[in-house]
Amino acid sequence: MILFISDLHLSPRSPGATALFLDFLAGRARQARALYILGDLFEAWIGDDDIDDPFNARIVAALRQASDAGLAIHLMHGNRDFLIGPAFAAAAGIRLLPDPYDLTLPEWSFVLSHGDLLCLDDTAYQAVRARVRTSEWQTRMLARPRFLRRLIARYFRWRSRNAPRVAYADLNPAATDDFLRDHAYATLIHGHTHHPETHDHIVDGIHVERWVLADWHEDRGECLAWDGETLRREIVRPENRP
Ligand SMILES: [Mn+2]
Repeated sequence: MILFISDLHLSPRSPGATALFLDFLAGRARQARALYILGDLFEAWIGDDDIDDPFNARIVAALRQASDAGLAIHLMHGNRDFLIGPAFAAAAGIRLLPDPYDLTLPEWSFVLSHGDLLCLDDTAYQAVRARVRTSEWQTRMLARPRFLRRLIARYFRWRSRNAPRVAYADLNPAATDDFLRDHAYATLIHGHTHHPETHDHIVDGIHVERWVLADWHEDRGECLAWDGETLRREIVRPENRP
């Protein structure tokens, strides 16, 4: 069994969602052999030197415990936590994945992504994305003192909450078709848009599925479970506590 989750947006300000995730990691996830977290595990990540923050330390310890118990945890960057680096991966016992990532299993082929790289219609966002993903920008950012990075992260969260936005940008259809073609018509699993749905694409006459993961809330999370034959959605609720 392989599980996929995305967009947990963990933060000290969402204790319910954090508890739900920690329970999931200690319970349901232990029945799987691998867990793929497809970005935005954290609402914000200001650098691996912040691992000693008490909230972050709790999450790292829980990941480490699950990993030590035999769960292979893979993590992809989202647009909120793209500063997660090798020190975090080593402390948490997880593996960082590139975006996109081709997951080729004996039974089926998947391609995993956070999803934001295909939201090309949001040109303002894509401009910011291109800038903050350069090593120059990241080196400069990580050299700033932590309090300043916290302020900057808070400002970005405030700005994204208050941005005048007609609708949450969705994936660009033509770019998505090209992407699916480039990835040999593998089943695409992604998050980011917070619009959980299973889409059918016909690319070059081939039927390709695109599964969009839901984001997590105080009382509800979601995972996709692959048992070697079928992919299905599972709701994660507080009452499912082991
Ligand atoms: Mn995102």
